[in-house]
Amino acid sequence: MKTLIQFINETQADFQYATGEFTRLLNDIGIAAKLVNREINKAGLADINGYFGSTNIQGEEQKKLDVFANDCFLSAMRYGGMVCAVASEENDELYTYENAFSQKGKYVVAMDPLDGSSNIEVNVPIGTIFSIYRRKGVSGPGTVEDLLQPGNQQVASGYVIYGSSTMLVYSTGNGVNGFTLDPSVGLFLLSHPDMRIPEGGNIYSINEANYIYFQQGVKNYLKYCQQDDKSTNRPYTTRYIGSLVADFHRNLIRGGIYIYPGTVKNPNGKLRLLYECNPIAFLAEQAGGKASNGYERILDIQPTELHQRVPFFVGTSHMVEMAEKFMREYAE
Ligand code: P6P
Repeated sequence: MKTLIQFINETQADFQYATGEFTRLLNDIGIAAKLVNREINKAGLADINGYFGSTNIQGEEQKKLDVFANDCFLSAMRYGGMVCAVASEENDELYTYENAFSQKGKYVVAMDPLDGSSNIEVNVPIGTIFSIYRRKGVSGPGTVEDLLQPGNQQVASGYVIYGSSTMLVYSTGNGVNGFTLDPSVGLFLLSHPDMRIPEGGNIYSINEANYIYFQQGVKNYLKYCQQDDKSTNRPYTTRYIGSLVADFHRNLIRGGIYIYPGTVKNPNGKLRLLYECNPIAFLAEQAGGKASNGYERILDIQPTELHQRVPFFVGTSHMVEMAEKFMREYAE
């Protein structure tokens, strides 16, 4: 079995930023993931399951593991010196490294250190999502402008899923590869080479409790999914874990569409463009799938603020295209 580092070294010839620095950055992310994995695995045992007593920019209670994961990734990237700034769901403002070593870093990172953390108590898979860009400036502290780049400028993105096994799935723009952590040796081993989203998806993932608040195009697409038409493999089946990384990972392997649409209450939906939608969209496209806000390609959206939200349709290409057809027909 090939280790993550062996794989990166072997494939970096295909990667335009083939430098030891990028290898170091991905390795730093892997190290932090292992530390977070260890804490998650004992969450039920340690008094770490409670609340930290603070809230993040979304006004959500921060669980201790949210804060622990954020600190792990920020520290790991500090000591690597490859990253000059990080936009994190857990930090209201851009996190910039003050040490001169990091300020020479060529990269900036947007991340959700522990997405779906409300599932910790019920032992449902949760995840870390990361997105990597080259900084625009040359030196000094990273700036918000370094992060406000469209997703089509990402040099890499990936996620860690802390589930029945812990996996690191990432892309540098040459396909998607998955690595499973072997805890007995503490190494991520290549277990899912060249991951592709199956074209024949028939799973849709959406929180239908919000149905009455959906736009008509979304409602009509859901009715399309539920119609009986064996020639198009319908009715589809529905699966919704309530953890983006887990729902996307399943659809990446089995095919399907995940939707978090806008509603009358929240026209831009819930998910954040920089550290949830862009990195997942990059992976989806690299695996042969699609990602849009219902009308346009996610990766072409020009961000205007660090924590902005966008409606999100991602997965098997023909399913996303069909959803977009209904959205266009009933554009409101
Ligand atoms: P709802 C978790 O909070 C998250 O950001 C995603 O991981 C997940 O898919 C979604 O929100 C769940 O949101 O409103 O359905 O509970």
